[in-house]
Amino acid sequence: MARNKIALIGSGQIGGTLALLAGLKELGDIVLFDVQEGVPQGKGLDIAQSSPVEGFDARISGTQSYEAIAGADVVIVTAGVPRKPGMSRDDLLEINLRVMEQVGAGISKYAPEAFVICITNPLDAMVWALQKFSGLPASQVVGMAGVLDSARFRYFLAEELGVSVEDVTAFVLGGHGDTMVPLTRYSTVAGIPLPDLVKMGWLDGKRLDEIVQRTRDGGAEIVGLLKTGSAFYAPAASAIAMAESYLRDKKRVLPAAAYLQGEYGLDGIYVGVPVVIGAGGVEKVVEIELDRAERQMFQKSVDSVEGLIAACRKIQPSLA
Ligand code: A3D
Repeated sequence: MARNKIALIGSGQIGGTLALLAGLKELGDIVLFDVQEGVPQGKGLDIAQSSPVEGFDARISGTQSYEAIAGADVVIVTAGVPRKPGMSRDDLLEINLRVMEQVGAGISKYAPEAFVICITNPLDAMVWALQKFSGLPASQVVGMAGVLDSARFRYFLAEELGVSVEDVTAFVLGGHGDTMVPLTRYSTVAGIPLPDLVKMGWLDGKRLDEIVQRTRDGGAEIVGLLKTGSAFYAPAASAIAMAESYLRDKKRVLPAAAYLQGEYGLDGIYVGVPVVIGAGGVEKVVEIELDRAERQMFQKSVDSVEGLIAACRKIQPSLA
């Protein structure tokens, strides 16, 4: 059986980490693309030289030409600029929208069958624009944010309770931004919902509120520490989990920015919801019931995503 092919558009901090993880997990051959000459070639060669040590077989190459992504099974997009301290994700909108236009054209021409995972911020608006620019079916284009946001929530909870991260599940809904909605009653430790843990006295209610807030600010906390860029290890690991679910048809239920067509009473926007990812791409949007408070928080998040989409349309009126 021929190896799968994974194209990484953007070979910066996340792109390089994606290539290493895809190699270590033997997901397939890897093409790194970037506008910066030498960077994808250098990173590709460096990672290829780790393969004899780590014992994985993959062809890893770097390129400035979209032709090289031809026939990719998965395309992961990180092209653009990341945040610097003091910048919000939304400050990146105009410059990254132009980048999505180029990337969308490249994917449309050379890899129209691929499953496309967008990571570029502001995420929900960029994945929406990328789907439009590429013209690929919406079930083939998805945004990575929820896996990362819920991983942060899971990590903070496991640390607080002194339990394995493996036994903590968490759900985060809504846009990737300060309005994201960590859903405590759908988040569990070994199946026990967080509100029950509070009732049992295992988890302090005030600490839970603090953890929810720290999750919302998770990206900014790392930007503040790094000073020169934003998080990249956990974002890369999260996108690889999504790619793996697609390539191996695992049908994992993961939170992701998906195109809604009536679900949650919304139409024509991308926002973070639970989805099933398998060989068919986004095979199902899971519609969970929200109580009043959750629905209000979700709506606030949706409003902010709709604002970003409106800003994209203003910059690029062809994005109907
Ligand atoms: P960085 O290390 O700067 O890499 C971006 C790469 O894109 C650079 O190597 C650029 O040369 C390249 N690039 C710029 N323009 C183009 C173009 N037109 N075509 C191809 N490549 C281009 O950033 P990073 O890897 O740290 O982050 C990448 C993106 O992910 C940023 O927009 C971040 O804000 C975003 N991000 C999203 C999350 C989410 O959870 C959604 C988390 C962390 C970062």
